[in-house]
Amino acid sequence: MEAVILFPAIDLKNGQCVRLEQGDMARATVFNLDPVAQARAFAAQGFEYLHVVDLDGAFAGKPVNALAVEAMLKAITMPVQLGGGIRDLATVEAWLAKGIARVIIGTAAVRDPALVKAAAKKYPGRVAVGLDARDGKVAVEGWAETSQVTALEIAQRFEDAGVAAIIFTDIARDGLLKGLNLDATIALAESISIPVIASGGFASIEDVKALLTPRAKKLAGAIAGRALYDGRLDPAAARHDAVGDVRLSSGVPAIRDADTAAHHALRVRKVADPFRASADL
Ligand code: AMZ
Repeated sequence: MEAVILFPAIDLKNGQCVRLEQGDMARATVFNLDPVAQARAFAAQGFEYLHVVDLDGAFAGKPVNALAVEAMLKAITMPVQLGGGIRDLATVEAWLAKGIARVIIGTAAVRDPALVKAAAKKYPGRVAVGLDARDGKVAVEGWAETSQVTALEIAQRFEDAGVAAIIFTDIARDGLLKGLNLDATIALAESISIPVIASGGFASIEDVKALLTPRAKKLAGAIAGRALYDGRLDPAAARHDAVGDVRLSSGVPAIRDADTAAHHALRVRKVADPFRASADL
């Protein structure tokens, strides 16, 4: 049994839920003034794992929208993964203590890999790395800067570090509803053993279907943003129409401590792969 996890995204700017285009703060669309209401809406739609980004925090290098994040944590029971401005162990620990299920480290994964290794060792399963690529190179500091390293080079640094997941974003597609860059994401996933989550460009049910094909079997999940806010992707359709069968499963990479694993993401069962043993299904 395999599954992909669909993570609905809440990106916070000035305490509001926005979507950017290609990460550009000047091209922001406000979709909801109330992040708590948005988080509750995603929970009501059946999603069970939330992806949250503190955009101002990613630019500032420290948490900025902490009050909004904390309000969401109080309002919902589903696990939350959070990125943006998490650059030192104290911030990692503060968020985990406040109830964040999994922190996402981006800039520091490039600039301070020892932090990722230390955090992942101390908090197994609770540290993810966010790798956001522009022209093949990883962008940092709110994507205002582009490094000289590729996502694969960074990911390989953490192969044995106990990192729970790599969240790979194709910046060129992000917020533009162009469809996920499955080719690049699958290539990354096939080159490392860390589970990879696809992000950037999620557009429609076609992306869900593509995620469920055998060639995408190494992907652990995908993040959907604008397509959910503007109604192009219907969560109910994602669950039912794409494959005709959905169930909550425990067969996905560990995403939360066992004692809190009662919460599951929206997991869509993969279609049978005729070229593999039938044990999956
Ligand atoms: O859209 C952006 N400009 C942007 C964005 N979504 N900039 C950073 N981020 C996200 C990354 C990752 O989840 O995808 O912020 C997190 C990384 O933050 P940091 O502070 O660790 O680099």
